[in-house]
Formats: sequence, structure tokens, C-alpha cells
Amino acid sequence: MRIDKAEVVVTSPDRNFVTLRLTTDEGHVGLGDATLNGRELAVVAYLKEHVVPLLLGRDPAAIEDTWQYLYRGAYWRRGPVTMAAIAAVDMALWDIKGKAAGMPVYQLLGGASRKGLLAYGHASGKTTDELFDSVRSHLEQGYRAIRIQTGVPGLKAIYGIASQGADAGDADVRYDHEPARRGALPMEEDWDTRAYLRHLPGVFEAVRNEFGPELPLLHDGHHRMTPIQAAKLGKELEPYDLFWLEDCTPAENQEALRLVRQHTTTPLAIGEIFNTVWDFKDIIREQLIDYVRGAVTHMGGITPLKKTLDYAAMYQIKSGMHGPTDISPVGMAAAMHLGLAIHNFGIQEYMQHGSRTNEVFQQSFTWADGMLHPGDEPGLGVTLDVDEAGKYPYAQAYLPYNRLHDGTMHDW
Ligand code: CS2
Ligand code: MG
Repeated sequence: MRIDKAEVVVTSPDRNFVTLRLTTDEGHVGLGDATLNGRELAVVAYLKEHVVPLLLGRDPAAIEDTWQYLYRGAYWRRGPVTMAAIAAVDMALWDIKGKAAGMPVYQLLGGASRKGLLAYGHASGKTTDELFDSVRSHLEQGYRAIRIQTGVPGLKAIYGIASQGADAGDADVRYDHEPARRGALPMEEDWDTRAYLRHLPGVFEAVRNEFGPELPLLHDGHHRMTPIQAAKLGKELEPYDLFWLEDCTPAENQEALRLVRQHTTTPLAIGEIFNTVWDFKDIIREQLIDYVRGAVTHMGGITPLKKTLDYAAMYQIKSGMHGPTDISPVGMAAAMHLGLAIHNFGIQEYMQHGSRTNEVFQQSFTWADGMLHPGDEPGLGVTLDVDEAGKYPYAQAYLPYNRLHDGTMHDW
């Protein structure tokens, strides 16, 4: 079998997606997600100009060798653009191998280690009442674990608040929040860490009082605190027994986590912007995190993320794969297959895609009793309707950025 066609499909049904579509001379089709939010076209160029010419005529069964060929052969390794491109190839090859074998990918990865995947959804609100309504709506939709994001008095627009979309007049805003805004330039948001630190513990107290002690609650600090601020928040949230506090400090300074660990037992999740096992190596070995947030789409594929999670398992660190709407249905399917097979599965993020997206990508996964399952279709279980995709051309969209009151740029 040989790869004899490689297409890079760009579509923007509810948001931009980049998908690699490989076809073999025996007619098997493999899909791979290469979506890098706000920088999509850079990956398109990397794939079209540099990777596709290398794939034609190759044996699709040689997944590991192809991965090494694209990683070592590039000379210039790592980084979000390179690793998203390699990830798409890796996913597409696993998809083809599953179809050729007549098996779902999780069976190729060692079979199912559980019935399904506990998943969490995004509840948010500018006010506590709005937040409570959002939590209730998630419970009604079957979620059994919920991420809590709240507005902060005095701040106009901050990360993770779905209703801000409605304020900005987005016609088809759902309860989930898509951070990348269509338009020629990124939106500026304001931030004040001290105001956030004063406000958040009270919100978690209110949520626990309203919804009880058992419901797993998560929060995303979204890279905004200094190490000592993160230590303080982690400590003050301990009474509310969080499932995890995510991205509490910018991830470049990994030593910061030693200081956070010294002060709090709140579990820490890190890594959605990481691209290789090397980004995780030290914080795993030093037991500085409890959950690996790496996504198949941004970590170079199923092949390297499985190796990273197998390494994490030695330290009893679990998976918490990134799953917002900018991970496409193909990337989500790959995460579900990997999550079902590994032993050290923790939880899966699950922001639901929009209706147009679900028409472009037909998916075989199931969602029941708060758990996802990738389904038992051969391969990844996703079909891309290229004609439907063609209806939605790429639309420039940027993630917002942050400025403090004095105008200083801050992590968004
Ligand atoms: C977030 C993401 O879901 C999360 O944990 O950190 O929504 C993130 O902001 C986006 O993926 C950025 O594209
Ligand atoms: Mg996050």
C-alpha cells in the first residue's frame, strides 16, 4: 500500500479548522487535525509546501518511521507549527492503519482500559447567578465534572466567559465560549490579577454551597499568575477540593511549580501549549504536576503523546487532554481513542462543536452518563464531507490579548 494523494482541507463552519486528508492506492482515507488557533495558515503552508511532497509514495503502515522522518528530518525540531503538522500526518496514518485492519484505533493501541471517558464541560458566568445557571445547564446535558470560570468585578472581558460572546453580538453563541474572534485584528482584554485573586475563592465557596462537595470542579488560571500568586490561590482554594487548577503560571518557567508545590496540595494541570515530551520531562520527573494537558493535535500526534503519557504513568500522573473547540472533531476522536487505551487516564476536556462543524465532520463517538466513547468504527471514526467543508472558506480570526491597567502586555 502507498499514499497516493494528500490534501490539506481548510474550512470555517463555526471556526477555522485545518485537516490533512491522505488517500492510499487501495482507497483508504486517513484524516489528521492540524488546527493551530489563530495561526492556522502557517501550518497549512508547512504541510503543503514541505510535508505533502514527502508523503506521496510512502508506506502508510510505517507510522513510527514516518514520525521520525518528519521530526528528525526537519532538522528544525519542536514548536507549535511543526508539531501540529506532524500530528496531522500521525493521526491520518493511525486512521488508515485502523481502516486497513478493520479495527478502531484504540484496539491498535492496546484495547479499551475502561468503559468510557469522564469528560468535563465549561460552565461560566459574569455573575454568580449566571454561573449557577451555566452549571445547571451542564448537569442537564449529562456532564459529571465541570470547569468553573467567572467574571471579575471591574474587568470588562476576561478568558472563558461564554456570555461575553453574546454581548459582542455573536449570532450563534452557544453556552461554550470560542475565544478566537473573527476579524482583521485581535481583541484587547483587560486584566488585574489581584482583583481576580480577591474574587475567585468566594465564587468557589458559593459553588460548593450550591452544588455540594462531590461534583468535580476544575479551574483554568490560563497562565496569568506569578509563582507566589499561584501558590496563594492554590492554598485558598484547598477547602473547595478542586479536581485541578490549570496553567496557574506561564509554562516557560517550570521551576515556578516548585514554589507552588511548597504551598499547596491543590492538584495542578499543565501542558496544553506544550509540543513535545521534552516540555514535560522535568515537571513529570519532579512530580510538579498531576495531569498532562497535552493534546494529540499539538503534541505531534498519537505516537508521541502516548509515549509521554506512558512516562507520566511511572509517576502516577494522569492524562487531562486539551479539548476545546479549536481541537477539531478529528483531534478529539484521536484523544478519545488514546484516552480509552492508556491506563493512566484522568479526564477529557469536552467543549462541544457547533452544528455546522458536525455537518462537515461526521463523527461516531458517543456521549452518555458524563462519559465519552470513540465508537467502534474502523480507524478514528470521523468522515470529512469535503463538499460541505467547501461551503465555509477560511475566516481570519485571532485570539485576544491582555493588557494591565497601566498598559503592560500580560499573558492572555
Ligand atoms: C483553554 C483553551 O480549554 C482550555 O483549557 O485553555 O480554551 C485555550 O484558550 C484555547 O484552546 C486557545 O486556542
Ligand atoms: Mg486551558
